[in-house]
Amino acid sequence: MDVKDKRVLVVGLGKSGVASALFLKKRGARVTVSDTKSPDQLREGIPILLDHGIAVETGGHGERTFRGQDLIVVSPGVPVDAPPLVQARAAGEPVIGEIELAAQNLPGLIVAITGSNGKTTTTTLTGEVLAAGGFPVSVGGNIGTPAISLVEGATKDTIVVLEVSSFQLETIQTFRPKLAVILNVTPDHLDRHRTFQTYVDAKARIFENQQSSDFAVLNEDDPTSHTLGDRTRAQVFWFSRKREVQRGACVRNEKIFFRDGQSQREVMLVSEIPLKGSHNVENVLAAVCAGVLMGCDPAKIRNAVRNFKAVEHRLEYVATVKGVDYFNDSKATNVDATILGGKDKGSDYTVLNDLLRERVKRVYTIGAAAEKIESHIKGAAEVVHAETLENAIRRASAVAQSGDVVLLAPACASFDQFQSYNHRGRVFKEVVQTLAQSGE
Ligand code: UMA
Repeated sequence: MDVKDKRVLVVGLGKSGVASALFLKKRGARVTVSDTKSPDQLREGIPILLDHGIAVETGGHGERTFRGQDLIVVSPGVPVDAPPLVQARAAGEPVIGEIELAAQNLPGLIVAITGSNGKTTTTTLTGEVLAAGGFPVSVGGNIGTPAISLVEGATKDTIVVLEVSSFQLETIQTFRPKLAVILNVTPDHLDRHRTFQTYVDAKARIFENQQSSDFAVLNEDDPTSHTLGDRTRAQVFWFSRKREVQRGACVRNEKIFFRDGQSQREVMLVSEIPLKGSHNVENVLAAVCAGVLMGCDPAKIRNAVRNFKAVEHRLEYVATVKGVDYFNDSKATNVDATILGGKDKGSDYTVLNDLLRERVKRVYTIGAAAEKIESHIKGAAEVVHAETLENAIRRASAVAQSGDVVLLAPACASFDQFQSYNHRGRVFKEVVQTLAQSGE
């Protein structure tokens, strides 16, 4: 849609909203931004918008603001059923998400990755694999750089690798990735999507506009991802850590292969993967599929994987203090990824119990969800109610023995005690570094 002289409303003044508003303004639209927060809470974004002649509404979404718009662009954090959006749709106003706006304006191909866990690592790794394969690449989306801000620097040759969330997929229309990956789907964001099925349906929309010349990549080992092959018109490829697949990437005799029917190519040894954990083998298998299908040479894929460094806050090694290893997995904001506390997202923590019984000596709970978690995991592990992250680390370090691992993997959103999971991860690392320095 040519937005020149059109009235466009951007809802939400976070990263996506600011980037969308500036983009639309540059294309000649008459832009208004509306946010429920007060000007005080939004300090950073407002001046830059006003400087560009963008109208800003704060402290709520006025009914009149939504009336008579030619287009409404919503940020991912805004629920699709928010009353002003429902009314706007009823009045025939088009409502799209920021990712859709980006898709309509990106000149080249999109590789899109979604999943409940591992999507940030896989997106970053896929970006590096494609770059090693010689393609001009830019990486963004839910990972932190809004997709719309990648439009400016992209040409028709640029492959844009996007991490996409279920929130973003709820408001697509024409978004069509050349290659789309669903890594896994386990319950998350049920506070917003209400049922697991609605969440799965939102994720599966990544395939909605694909055609037979496109590729869909699914996880053979994941009970839900595995069932989504019939949701796409694209050519389906699989990856599996446990079984051989006919089309896609799998492991045999500790080696990773890519197979396409009869032909088979060896890519690398599993032992060459520099990241810990079997879930990271899955992430690598997905990136191998993306790399081969987009046309990268297996030797270059292998190099990119071997040189890959863990992404900050995703099972990131921080330090070893008195023989105890500290890992920061602050990005683990849902239950499947594990251990524990913060702002609850309507999750069922009882699914952790088997794992806790097998692998965990003690759980330290923090934040607003502590009591709920304690009642769900009762009996599965010893629980210490620690309230704050710093207290949890100090109490864990006081009793941990050489060879133990202290892992921050909170299974909750961070917003009760921190600004973001980044902030929470940094605090974790700072406290651990202080321990390391003081030799406590
Ligand atoms: N707001 C309203 N009205 C509403 C709801 C929210 O005005 O009804 C306003 C809020 O007051 C706030 C603004 O919307 O000022 C925030 O918008 P947003 O929540 O969409 O946040 P952004 O800063 O635009 O960040 C979003 C993603 N956030 C969410 O999906 C919640 C970021 O993912 C993403 O990195 C960024 O776009 C760039 O694409 C974060 C995330 O937590 C990391 N994602 C979830 C996850 O990974 O599990 C999905």
